[in-house]
Amino acid sequence: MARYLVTGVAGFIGRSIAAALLARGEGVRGVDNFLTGKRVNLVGLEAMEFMEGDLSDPAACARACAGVEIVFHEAALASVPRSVADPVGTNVNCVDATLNLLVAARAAGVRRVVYAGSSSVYGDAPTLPKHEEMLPNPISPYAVAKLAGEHYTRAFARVYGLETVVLRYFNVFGPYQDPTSHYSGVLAIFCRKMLAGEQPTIYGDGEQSRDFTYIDNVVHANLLAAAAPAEKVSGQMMNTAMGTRITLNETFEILRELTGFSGKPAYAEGRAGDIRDSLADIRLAGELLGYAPIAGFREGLRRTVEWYRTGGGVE
Ligand code: UD2
Repeated sequence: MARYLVTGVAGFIGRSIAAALLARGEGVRGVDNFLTGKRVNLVGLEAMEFMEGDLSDPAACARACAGVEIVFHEAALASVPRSVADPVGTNVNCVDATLNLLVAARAAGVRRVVYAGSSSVYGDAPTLPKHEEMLPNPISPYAVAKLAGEHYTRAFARVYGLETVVLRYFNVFGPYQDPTSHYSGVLAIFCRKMLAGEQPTIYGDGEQSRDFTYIDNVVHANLLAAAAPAEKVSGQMMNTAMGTRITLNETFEILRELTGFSGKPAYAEGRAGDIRDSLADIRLAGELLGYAPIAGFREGLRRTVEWYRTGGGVE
């Protein structure tokens, strides 16, 4: 019997959470519509009950939630530029899907939903680090959609008593992140290109900074969020990050060492909807969950490069 449901399980974060649950001997169901998730990411998750389904379909949500106690809601259509190109698609797959899932979770008697939030909701207010009491200021359709999902999730705690925890992820990277799309995360793209000897492109001057968060820390935070006492965490929202930031130019230099790439990056015009600097205050997750990063940025980047070097991310 599946006690846990992971949505977006063929995506890199969902896949990683499911793998950690299975390693603990838990019963897991996973759902994905393969819009951006990859079948190859399900390799190694054979002990999981897999269901192909689209969360924009309420019937699929009902099937996915049946009999489940805890949901990790990772399914989304990620990417700021994708949302600029297709705001409606982002809304359907982030907002409609989340609302359908919450309705189904409540109807099925699910106890807790852990929601994958995004640092993009803070927008480009210059204050750093970003802390949870700051007013959200989404500047892209993607950020609006992730924020709407957050609000729906928290409202379900308030009005229906569903236990919910919102984790605002800051630029997650690591093995299993798809490197092949124009809309992929920058580190996945850079790893793939630089290992292949291809020149990566930096949008803008490269001095934008991110709190790049290695996947193991995100999985760790999710497991803590699932287990924490409801009176402490339900209805709460908290940053999930490393609490350090690095510029793209600096990251490129580290990747040069790790990949052996000898060239320079190309520079192109900055992307619409892009945020300049991002850095998390991670004290609240520390207080509420006992969260602290368990794997550092450089070590995470090293492991990630090795994963792509040995053929990861290729179907
Ligand atoms: C946003 C969110 C992140 C997550 C993600 C999901 C922020 C600060 N972060 O990530 O939490 O929700 O969306 O998609 O809003 N870039 C290049 N070259 C490339 C690709 C990207 O220079 O080939 C730049 C890009 O312009 C940006 C930075 O790298 O300045 C990071 O881009 P990204 O798409 O990896 O992630 P970002 O920050 O939009």
